[in-house]
Amino acid sequence: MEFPHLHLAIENRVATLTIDRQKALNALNKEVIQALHDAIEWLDEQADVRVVILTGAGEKSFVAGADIAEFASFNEAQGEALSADGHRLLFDRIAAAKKPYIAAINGYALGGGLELAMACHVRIAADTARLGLPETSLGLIPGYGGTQRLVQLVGKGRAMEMMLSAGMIDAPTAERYGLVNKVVALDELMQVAQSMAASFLKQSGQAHAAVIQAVNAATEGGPGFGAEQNLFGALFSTADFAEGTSAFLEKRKPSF
Ligand code: DAK
Repeated sequence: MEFPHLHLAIENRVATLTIDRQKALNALNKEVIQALHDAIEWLDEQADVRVVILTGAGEKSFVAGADIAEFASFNEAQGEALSADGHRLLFDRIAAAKKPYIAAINGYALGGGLELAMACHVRIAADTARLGLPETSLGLIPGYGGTQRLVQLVGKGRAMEMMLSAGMIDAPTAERYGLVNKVVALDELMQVAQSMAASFLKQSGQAHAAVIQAVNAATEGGPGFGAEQNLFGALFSTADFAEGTSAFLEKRKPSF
């Protein structure tokens, strides 16, 4: 099966899905989001697939965020609608998948990229990875569940600092925070992800689906997710959003 900008390999009941849009550090544009959605839907129905590993192509980036060039010209309504679409197609969809998704973070996981990793069920990072939610540097907030899932994973204080500073943390810090389960050398990343997958394979797939559903009943879809979406959309009509995105595209620092 083929999906645009994705490589899919299935071996021993483990699927490895690699996002490949390296010229933009694997940033998520509409086409990649749709392709990931289609792949998740398809993988959910494959009886010979029990675990999925999600990673980025190359050695530099897992996913460096949503594609800034694509959303820079959006207005408020487009921002809000696209946030809702993104949730439905990808972020909520992957969180609700019937099989465990392991994010193998092989480099930058920023903005929508970290949100994607957080929507997966487990995360392993290469020691070279850098993680952050830099949206406030663009005059935005995380719009794909990041304000909620980051707080759940690392606690309110650390999540606040990461979002308010727009800074990146290194992999050992991410492990200490509980944002990733494990840190390993970059050249061992896929092998370690495979051995985690192998430990999952020994257990019941039906029970895995039920674990995901039970955990999600407590952690997904609360009122904060809706608030995030509305607030995210409203920021698209601000001067800070125009300044933040123009500054990124012009390769300069924003002035807020
Ligand atoms: N979007 C588009 N292009 C990107 C990109 C991104 N997020 N990140 C990198 N690129 C492109 C760069 O523009 C550059 O392209 P060329 O100039 O070569 O054409 C190429 O990838 C290589 O990047 P750099 O030259 O910048 O590489 P460096 O090693 O110098 O720096 C970096 C690596 C990861 C630190 C840097 O690229 C960077 O800061 N990237 C942006 C990180 C970021 O701010 N990400 C976005 C966070 S905001 C939405 C819903 C949610 C969101 C948005 C909309 N809607 C529903 C509408 C979420 C937003 C975010 O994710």
